[in-house]
Amino acid sequence: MRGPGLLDRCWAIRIEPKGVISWSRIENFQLFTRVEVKGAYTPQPLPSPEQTQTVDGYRFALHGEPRLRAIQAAFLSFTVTGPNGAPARFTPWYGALAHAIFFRKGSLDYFHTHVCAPGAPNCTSLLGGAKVTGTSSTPGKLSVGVLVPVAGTWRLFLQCLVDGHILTAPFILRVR
Ligand SMILES: [Cu+2]
Repeated sequence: MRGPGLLDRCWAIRIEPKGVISWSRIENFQLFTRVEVKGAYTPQPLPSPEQTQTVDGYRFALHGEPRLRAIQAAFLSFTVTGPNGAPARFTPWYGALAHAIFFRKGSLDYFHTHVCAPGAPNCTSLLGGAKVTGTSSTPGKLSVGVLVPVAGTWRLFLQCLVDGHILTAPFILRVR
């Protein structure tokens, strides 16, 4: 992940898979190694929840007050508009129209889903056998699948490619 709003102090990991491997076949992966980060740890409080976020002039609006519960699939409805107010046109990026990355406050719990174009064969989101892929068939509209394993405060980073801009919009979700 990268982009403004997410990481002002950005870091990156270069991954060099062993052997011959096709990046298009890597759908979802996690790093299972410790990364040592130098310097003092200064935890930052989460900002207060906002229904809209503006990133690079693009406006992300979350509709309604989602009632999210652990282990129950739900869908969040977003509208994304460009600086001119027109609905955003999502460019498929790493197999999906949008990537939704969830982190739980106070833990390393992590969850990742995709918003898929209609008929996109390699676009999936699975959690324990449950399919929670979101969809978008209309410019500017995203339906984001959520299925988190435990209650708490979750940070959602919604990431998509629009007009050549990689946009990362941060939201806060309360899950009971
Ligand atoms: Cu993804």
